[in-house]
Parts: sequence; structure tokens; C-alpha cells
Amino acid sequence: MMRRGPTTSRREFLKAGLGATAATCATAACGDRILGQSSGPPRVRENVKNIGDQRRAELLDAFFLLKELRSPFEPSLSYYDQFVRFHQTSVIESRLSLGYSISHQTPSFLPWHRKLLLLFENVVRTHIREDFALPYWDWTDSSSLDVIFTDEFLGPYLGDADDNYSLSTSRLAKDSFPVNLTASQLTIDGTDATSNCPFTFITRGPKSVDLPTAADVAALLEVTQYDSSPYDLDSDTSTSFRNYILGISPLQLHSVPHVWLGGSWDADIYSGTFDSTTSSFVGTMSALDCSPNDPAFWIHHTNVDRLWAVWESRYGASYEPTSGSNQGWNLDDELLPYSRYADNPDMRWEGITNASMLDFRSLGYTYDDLSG
Ligand SMILES: [Cu+2]
Repeated sequence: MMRRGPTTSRREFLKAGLGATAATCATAACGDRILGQSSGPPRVRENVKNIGDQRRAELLDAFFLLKELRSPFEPSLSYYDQFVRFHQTSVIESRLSLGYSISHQTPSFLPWHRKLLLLFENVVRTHIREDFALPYWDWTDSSSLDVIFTDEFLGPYLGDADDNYSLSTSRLAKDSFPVNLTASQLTIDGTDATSNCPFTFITRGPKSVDLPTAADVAALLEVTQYDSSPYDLDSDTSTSFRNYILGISPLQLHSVPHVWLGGSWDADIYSGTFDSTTSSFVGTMSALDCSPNDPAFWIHHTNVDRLWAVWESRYGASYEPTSGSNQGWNLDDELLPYSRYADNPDMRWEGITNASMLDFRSLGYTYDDLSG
């Protein structure tokens, strides 16, 4: 049984004597404090390069812990796989039943992923450390790669060419960190929803793009408007910060680290039973629906969220459309598929609308660097 249990975790936290936040919590006011609300100092999301080996190991531990815990939303899944499932479901339903996107090519791209990051942080805060905060990967700093993609942390950024670009080293290596949700389990109406995602292990293939630069980020932050009609992939990137940072067409910013890390390669080297309808495979992070199967997803999307927070700090937390658009896109609309679990307090308590995700400080966190 999952317990958010602020009392228990706070007690453990106090016992551990971890600094100023603990002292703040030892007050009467703190008795009312609920995880995720902003009565205490905000937890700080830091550059993963600077958090030290111990915190990085803690994050790795969290990935494994979540693979063991049951999801309170769909108990047949582990908590980790629940996050993958949320992401898959949002992509597949967008494509096959709704006919429009609910999580990516849409104004709610940023709120939707902010909610996902909060759900992740909350369960880790319950089980590991109350002020746990996700670190971020600054793609523009090439020296980050030497810290992130190591045998001690997330493993190499290029897998083993002789074995479908699987990882042969690190704790995330093949057979060490299972990938359970693959394409074949999400066939809807006879259509194979995700033909590039067949492997039961993380894959990181050859690179065809370069990571975003500081100049790319600076250009992004010149866009002053949150979004613009038609609020999809066709939105003019000069008037849509959201479509600019999404970066599907043209390929830029958020999409680039996905494509870079996942990579792509020829399908005919794959000798398993998967019946591919395409001529190439893409690595785990490149496959839109199942990219959270690679834990690098989390530090990547935390940086996406940080850049949104930078933008909000500069221009204000505006959002559009406010009404009249597709269900899920409007300011006060609930986000699918989270809204299906709205009765569960673990889902409900920070809100499940676009509007509830706009003010990151009110959600209890900030970043060590909001300068861009
Ligand atoms: Cu996504």
C-alpha cells in the first residue's frame, strides 16, 4: 500500500537531521504541511552535473525502487512503468482515438510533463527523501555528458552495436533494468501503435543530430508569447514558445536530445520476432510514446521544465488558449489520462488542469538557475 505519509517521512527526515529544511519542519505550522504544498522552503532542482556522486546514486536508486513499487493508479504496473504508461497512453490515444494530441503537439505539452515530473518526485519524496528534487541535464554544456553517461550513473550514450545498441555496462545495462512496456502491448484497433519500440532493454543508437547550443536556448527565450492558433505543430514558432521548445517541426530543442540519445539504425540487424513495418529502429528515447523507459528521460524533461520556468520568470506565467479549443488544451481543462485517476489523492492534490501547473513556485519547487 502506497503511503504519502508526510508524518512518517518527516519523522525519518528529522531523524536524519538533514539541514535547514528539517529545522523548519519541526514547528507547529509544519504539522499541517502536506507534501507538494509550498509552506516550507521550495525544494531546488539542480544541475545534475553539480549534485555529486551520492545524489546521483540516490536518483539511480529511485529508478530501481519505482520498478519495485506497485502503482496506486493501475496496480498491475510498477510505479515506474505507470509513468511510461501515462506517456504511452497520451500518445496512442492522441493518435488513434481522439485524433488530436493531448500531451505533445499541443499547448498542454508543458503542463502535462510538469505534472508527470511532480508525480515522480512525490513518490520518491515519500520513500527516499522528503526534499528530493529531480536534477536537470543542461544539454548546452558538453561537459555534462562526462558526468551523466558514465558507468557509475546512466551508462554510455551509445550502446553496443553488436547487440541492438543495448547497454552492456552500468546499472541500467541489459538484463539489469527491465523495460516492460513495449510496442507490442499497445496495439489498438489492429494498428500497431509504436512500431519502433520492440526491445525489452534500453537502446541508444548512432547519432544523427547535435545537441542544442546556448545560442539555440537564447533564441527560444526571445519568443514572448506562450502559444498561438492553431495551437498545434503548425503554430508559428515566432509566436509560440510552446511549439518552439517542443521542436518537432523543425527539429530543435526538446526533440533533439530525444533523437540524439535514442539514435537510429537499420532494422535488418534485428533478429527477434518483432514484425517491423519500418526500415529502421529508433532508440528508446527517440520513440515518442515509450521514451520514459530510458531514465535519462527524467533529467531531460526536467531541463525542458526549467526552460519553461525561466521563460515564466521572464515574461509571466501566461497560457493560452483559455477556452474554445480541443478538450484538454484550454486553461482550465483537466489533463488526460491523469483526470481518470482524479479520485486518488496522490493524483489530485496538486491539481490536474493546465492552470494548476503554471506557477511552479506554488507547486513547491524552484531551480538553482533561472537565467536560461
Ligand atoms: Cu513526452
